[in-house]
Amino acid sequence: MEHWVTMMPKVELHAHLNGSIRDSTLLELARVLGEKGVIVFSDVEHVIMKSDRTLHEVFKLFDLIHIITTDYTTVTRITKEVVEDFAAENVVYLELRTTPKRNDSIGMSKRSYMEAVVEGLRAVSTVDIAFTPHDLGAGIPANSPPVKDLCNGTTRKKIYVRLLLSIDRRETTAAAMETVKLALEMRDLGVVGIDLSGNPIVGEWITFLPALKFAREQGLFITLHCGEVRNRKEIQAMLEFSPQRIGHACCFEEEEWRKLKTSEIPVEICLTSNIRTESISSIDIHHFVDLYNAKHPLVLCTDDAGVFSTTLSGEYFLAASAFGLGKREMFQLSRNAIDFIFADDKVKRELRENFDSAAMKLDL
Ligand code: 6MZ
Repeated sequence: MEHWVTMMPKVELHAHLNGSIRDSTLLELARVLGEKGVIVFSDVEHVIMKSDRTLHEVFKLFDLIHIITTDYTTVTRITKEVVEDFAAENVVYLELRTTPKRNDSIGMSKRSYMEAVVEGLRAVSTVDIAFTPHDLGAGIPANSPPVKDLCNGTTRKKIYVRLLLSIDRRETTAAAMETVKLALEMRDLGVVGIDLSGNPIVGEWITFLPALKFAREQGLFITLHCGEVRNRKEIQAMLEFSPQRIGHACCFEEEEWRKLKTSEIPVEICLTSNIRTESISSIDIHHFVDLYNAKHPLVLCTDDAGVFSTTLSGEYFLAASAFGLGKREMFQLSRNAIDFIFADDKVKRELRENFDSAAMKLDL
């Protein structure tokens, strides 16, 4: 991969926590659970190691990942590592989404799960992090020049993180509502919105609608997984709902494309994920091209960097090579994403300043 893609500042808006775990961490955790007799390590090792998986197989893998990760120390650890990994490749703003989970066997509630996530944000140590609405990151004004690390003389990176709480399509209306209420209670800890995700062939739009409407009334931002599989009725209802962003948009038909373009709802595009899960049969027919040419608001994202063995830099590199886009166009695409983030204008202003000073350094 070319150096400039990694060096370029980037904005990640569609990353699922449990899909973004390092391979090495997942294998280590599975080995420990194997030793405790909770799982049979040799059975899961080959499932964890990557190869192409259909969308259906991906959700089976998530069930396994959740068995491996759903305890407090693990949730804290993976959150810390995921943020540090994104920051290491110059992601300067990250919206991390996760499904609050109950685990009765250890007394875990959706709230205490989320507290473990926030603990992970607090534990981030390789970079400066700003994750609450009042927080400018390790006491350092966000627009101050990067600080030299006193130990090794290198420049410390800085990342803004915001959280989205996901409603899983397997959940009931009441469970979805519980997640929205939790999001409202956790606003001061950097929760800014709600995502609807999970296996797209499970659940019905009408089940989640009351919770999503409530979330919107209360001023939370909303992003929906939309059109991962063919389902015209649902896609139309989702566009009608007018969320602030949608993810994927793979299986749209003419009429839905028209509606989407008129609506100007930004689309979170996850190229590797779409190809790996066979939602799109080949990269050269990916809807990125049509939307990009139509100047529709777009943002490149990883979806599940761990599960699909990718990085955000990798996604930018893939788009640049597959669609013949140059360094400047990719930088502009990355910078445009600031318009679609779920943070306030002050953060947007600071990010734009960061991008502009990076452009000078990268000679863009
Ligand atoms: C839909 C997805 C997804 O929430 O446990 N998730 N939902 N489509 C996708 N595309 C492949 N990738 C991930 O992270 C894992 C959960 O995110 C959702 C699924 O519900 C999965 O269980 P968290 O942190």
